[in-house]
Amino acid sequence: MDIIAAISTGPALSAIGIVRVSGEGCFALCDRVFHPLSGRPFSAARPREMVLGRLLDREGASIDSCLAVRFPGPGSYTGEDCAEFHCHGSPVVLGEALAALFAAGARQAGRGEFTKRAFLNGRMDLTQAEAVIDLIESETAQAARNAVEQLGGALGRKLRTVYDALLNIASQFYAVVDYPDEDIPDLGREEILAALTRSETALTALLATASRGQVLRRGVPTAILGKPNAGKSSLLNALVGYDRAIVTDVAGTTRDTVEEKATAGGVLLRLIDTAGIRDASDPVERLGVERARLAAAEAELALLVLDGARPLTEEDREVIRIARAVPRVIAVQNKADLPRQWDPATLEAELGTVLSLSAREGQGLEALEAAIARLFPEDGTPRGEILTNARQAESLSRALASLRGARAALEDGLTPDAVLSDVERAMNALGEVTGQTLREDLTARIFERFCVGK
Ligand SMILES: Nc1nc2c(ncn2[C@@H]2O[C@H](COP(=O)(O)OP(=O)(O)OP(=O)(O)O)[C@@H](O)[C@H]2O)c(=O)[nH]1
Ligand SMILES: [Mg+2]
Repeated sequence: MDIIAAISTGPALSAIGIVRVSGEGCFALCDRVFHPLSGRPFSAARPREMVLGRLLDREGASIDSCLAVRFPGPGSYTGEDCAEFHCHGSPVVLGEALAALFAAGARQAGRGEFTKRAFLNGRMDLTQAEAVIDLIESETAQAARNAVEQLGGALGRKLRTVYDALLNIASQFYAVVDYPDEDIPDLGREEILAALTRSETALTALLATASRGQVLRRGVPTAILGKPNAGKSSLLNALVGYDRAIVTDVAGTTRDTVEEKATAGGVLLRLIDTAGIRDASDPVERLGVERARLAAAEAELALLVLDGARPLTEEDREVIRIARAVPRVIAVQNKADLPRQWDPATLEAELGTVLSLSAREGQGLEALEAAIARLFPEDGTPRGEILTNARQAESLSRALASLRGARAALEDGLTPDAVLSDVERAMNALGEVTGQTLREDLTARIFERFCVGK
């Protein structure tokens, strides 16, 4: 494979920025652009040790004084000879360093190409490669911990156990398919049934984590609901930590829905601020109220905001009714900094604990965060075994359906080749997740998700 290079750190100004190179023959290429202060060529430097030197452009002028390190293959990230230049983190310096490497014969790496090479060279399976991007993109500590365990191979190991059991069954069946006069019972029909059932159980358990995985990855769709002026936009702003939505004392300020992510109680929320729900005469506001109802219909969590400084009204009753149709509801009595006009206990039979807070003053937010954390607890699934990836979940569902088909075929006494073809379909679907039977087009799509330089 040819030599690739890319800037691996972000585009912002920083103390250090890293340029990465990979490919057979890359050390000789690096010798042309990097001169160690020791006078000893970089290609002869000790592996995995930092070397101080000068990075030179094609005319031999200094670009930077930097550290370089080489990682000889096959024990490197990509499995090939690799090197990194730890430069001063100026985008200009990094751009020039990259240009010097190109001039010496490297080419720009594509998205995820380093990790793709690691996968193709057998340094990691596909679950690990995808964990790399999940780790980089993770937005909560929980998501990061799950990804790092997958990077360690937790998910891959689990799936390979299932794959191996199926391979075992398939190989027993090939014999029968080749010699059709033999009977399936000779193979240990009960044993095969048990292995199929065990595999089904393992996949079912994994797939059951997928909805939790979506919470980890995309956030809980959370509608902030309430009548006009209750303080919904103020609550959104308090949770995201800046003035995301317009707040005024005019009832009906928010018209369109406003969406923003925030973590609360360690849970990633996809917050949707909505127009205050009431019978609006203004046509624009009326459309906004429609959207609020739609957001409620699609939400997993409702943050129901009730104005504590005004008596409850018919409008509040309507909003309570809408919020209660959402799978989970947390009710808050807002404006706790003002004298309270109603007793939250009167709503507790309907709504559970009504939290008292002041969105404007930021009081009582810890209790809200704690309530959110209680609603979405870590469910004890070992880290690394939560499916966060929709593509993986889709492949595993197909594997499970085929396994069920194989078991039904066996139980109904169908011919061995009917059972075998279902088992093979299941293996193929599993292989799409581990990378054992991966199609070209799928590989391309997976690594497209990556950033350049990883
Ligand atoms: N005293 C007090 N005022 C608040 C509090 N939260 C919001 N307000 C005020 O209530 C008014 C309405 O706040 P918003 O956050 O715009 O209310 P909203 O529910 O988004 O209103 P609409 O968008 O019109 O539906 C503003 O004047 C806020 O400053 C609070 O905790 N205490
Ligand atoms: Mg608002």
